[in-house]
Amino acid sequence: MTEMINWLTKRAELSPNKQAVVLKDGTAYTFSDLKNHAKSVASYLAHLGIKQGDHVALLSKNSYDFLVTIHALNYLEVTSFLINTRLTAQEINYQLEDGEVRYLIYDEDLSDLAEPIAQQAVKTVSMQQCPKSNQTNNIMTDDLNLKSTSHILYTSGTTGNPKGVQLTYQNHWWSATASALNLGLHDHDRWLLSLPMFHVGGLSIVYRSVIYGIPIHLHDTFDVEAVHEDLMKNGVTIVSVVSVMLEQLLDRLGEEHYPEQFRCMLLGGGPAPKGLLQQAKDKHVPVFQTYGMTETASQFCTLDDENALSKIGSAGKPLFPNQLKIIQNEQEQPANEVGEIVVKGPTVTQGYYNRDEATRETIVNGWLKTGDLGYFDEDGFLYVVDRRKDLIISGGENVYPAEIEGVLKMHPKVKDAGVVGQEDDRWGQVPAAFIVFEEAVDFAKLEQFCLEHLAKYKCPKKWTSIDELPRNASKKLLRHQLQKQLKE
Ligand code: S0N
Ligand code: AMP
Ligand code: MG
Ligand code: MG
Repeated sequence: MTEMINWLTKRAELSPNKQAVVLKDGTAYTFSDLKNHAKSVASYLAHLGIKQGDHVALLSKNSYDFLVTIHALNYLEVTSFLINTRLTAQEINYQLEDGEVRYLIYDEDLSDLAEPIAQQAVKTVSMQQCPKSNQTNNIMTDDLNLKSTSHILYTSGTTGNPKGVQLTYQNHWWSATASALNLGLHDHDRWLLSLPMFHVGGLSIVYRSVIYGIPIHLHDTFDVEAVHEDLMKNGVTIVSVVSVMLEQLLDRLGEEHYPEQFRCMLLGGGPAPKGLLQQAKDKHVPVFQTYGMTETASQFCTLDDENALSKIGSAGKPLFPNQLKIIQNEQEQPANEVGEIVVKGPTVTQGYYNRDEATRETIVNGWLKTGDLGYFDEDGFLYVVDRRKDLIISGGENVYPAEIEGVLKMHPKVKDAGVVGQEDDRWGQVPAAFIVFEEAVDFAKLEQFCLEHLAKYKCPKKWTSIDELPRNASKKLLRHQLQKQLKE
């Protein structure tokens, strides 16, 4: 079976008056409201010419309008590209061209970013212009094809060029199912969403909400005070966070305790310092560490409640029915031996958009090679020991050295450049650059140059001038030597 009823339609039929969304100011919408608004926006977009199979990009911070538009685009059976709002116009344009996007729907708060993007090939539509009426409009289909690509989300890679990860409805369906089979569903569950919806960690909550029939407490940004208050006072039971958020929340919690019904702090998006996990444990905060990625439509492994304390530092076991192997020299490794993490299961992407070669290299016989390193302990719990090649994770955002180096080398005074991650108290890691100059320039100028081309979180925070970069005989940059130099 590849066809199914649209999940929001079904949810609005089963639980029309149940809260679907609660905003920070207390405004609430029911599943019936959400469905009507989504259909109303869908018919407006259809009237503008957006039709089945189109590629449509969405540029927005978290908001009710953003949520409605995601569902509206599902009704139209288009593939939507969710764009990271921290990117520069240049980075966004790359994705729009690469993804053959025809329309850009943007939040008017981001007009400054959206306007320079408008090119001939891409028509722009303001999200605020889309009318949200309660008049049900039945011109569009309530069918959903599980095999269709619902979203394409970009991730960079070792080669520096971002690639579009294709996710289908099927991927989201199984992801939501796998999550519930692990965490369970409680009658009064409420999931706080303050991760950006343009990443899969936030997006997956959108689908869990309609599939489970539970409200989202939707935050426009991560404001520690607002999140703390929502957790303490408003019956939230689950929240998804990255390490930086957890750290701030624990600080804010101080000697207080979260209410009894709060049952899960789902932690993902990168490694978590042991000390932080220990601190959470000491404060009786129920942290569930996960391992997952865009390519797996969110969590792939999660440490369950029962083992959260005894297996501290582990990302748990692969969720039902996911499979994970540790491979070294093409051999599956026994317990406690480190190797590459390879994964298989119904949440795993079918591949990168228009990148057959990269897809073939990454997915072999149905197994996706993550590039991350890890091992299983004797009880089958996964420990991730190192992230995919060269990847720097800053506050849950991925930074690929090759992408930064490519930009730096475009500068006329830069002969060569190498970028590595540096430990950072606030962000976990930040990029640090080593520059071989053709002719010396102020680092402030180079920084300005980077800001023109790259999102701010990708711009190096530390600069070092160097005579020559360490390279091996085949000219490959020896990053660990730069790393060593940084530590000295
Ligand atoms: C950590 C966040 C919230 C910080 O943003 P904040 O505080 O809103 O910053 P701003 O006020 O906008 O800016 C202040 C200054 O800080 C700089 N800045 C902002 N973010 C970063 C950053 N990440 N690194 C470095 N600098 C940053 C700004 O530039 C600004 O600078 P100045 O003052 O100089 O102008 C924010 O970064 C954030 O939301 N991070 C998380 C992103 C995320 O969602 N990551 C996860 C991606 N991965 C996945 O989605 C897959 C895993 C997954 O699915 C998952 C993840 C978590 C939990 C559960 C799951 C799951 O499996 O379900
Ligand atoms: P993204 O696609 O942005 O979510 O990035 C996914 C990457 O984050 C993974 O390939 C890992 O390198 C890293 N990551 C995710 N979860 C963990 C974890 N529990 N421990 C260490 N690294 C992680
Ligand atoms: Mg902020
Ligand atoms: Mg990440």
